[in-house]
Amino acid sequence: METLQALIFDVDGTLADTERDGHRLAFNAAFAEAGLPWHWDAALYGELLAVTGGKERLRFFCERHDPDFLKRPDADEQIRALHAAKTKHYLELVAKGGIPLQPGVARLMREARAAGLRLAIATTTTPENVTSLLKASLAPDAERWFEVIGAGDVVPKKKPAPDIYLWVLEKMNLPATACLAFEDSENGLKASLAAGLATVVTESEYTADHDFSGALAVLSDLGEPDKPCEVRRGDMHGKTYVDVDLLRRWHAENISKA
Ligand code: XBP
Ligand code: MG
Repeated sequence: METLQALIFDVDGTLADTERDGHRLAFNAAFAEAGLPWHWDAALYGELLAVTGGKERLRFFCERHDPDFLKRPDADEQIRALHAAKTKHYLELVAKGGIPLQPGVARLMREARAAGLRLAIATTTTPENVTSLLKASLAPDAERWFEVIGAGDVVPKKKPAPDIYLWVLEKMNLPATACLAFEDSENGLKASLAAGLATVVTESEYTADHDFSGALAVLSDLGEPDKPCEVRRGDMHGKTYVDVDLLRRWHAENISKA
């Protein structure tokens, strides 16, 4: 039987709640700096999250709220420049240690490494955003914990397309059946499932009402020994938080079902 060999993590919402008080604030800072009258409040940002990828999200916003902006001959360049400015602001925010990891993330990653599991990242966000979050919020050397970091424009089609997961699997030279994915959103789950990956979902601030059909388990977070996770769906086998042993059980159960 195929054994569990690797864990593949999404970043935004899964490792940390980066959207409302991270990416959103960075977008707004870039708009102000560029002298644009745009401001994304928390509710509007929730709607814009329907589209993954910052440049794609900017375009989606313009289509709905400022279509004239897209008629400028240099609209593509403007969007690229705004996004670059946004990334700069986001990196500053993250470097200040401004975004803590979700409960259980650091513990599970340490445990997985000790157990010999391979780790990878599959995300739509910009690569520097990932490495700076890992460094500031996980450990100074955490980038090296991950064998492959699939991020941003490395594939042309972002989640919900499976491409970023397929790219990571190819780089790791592993079949999807040897891995588990970790996601927080419907678009992310669609992507991982379409790549053939059994997926554990932990909710994030914008995703509690998403459709998580097909997930192995749906939890508030991964939990800690002194902070049980809330279980929306799935069998914790008597445990109050997610550990490597539970992941192995879920993986084996899923393989035998297939
Ligand atoms: C994350 C995203 C990203 C971030 C912003 O989705 O959609 O676009 O919101 O990052 P997921 P960039 O968690 O499903 O990967 O501005 O760097 O794109
Ligand atoms: Mg996510």
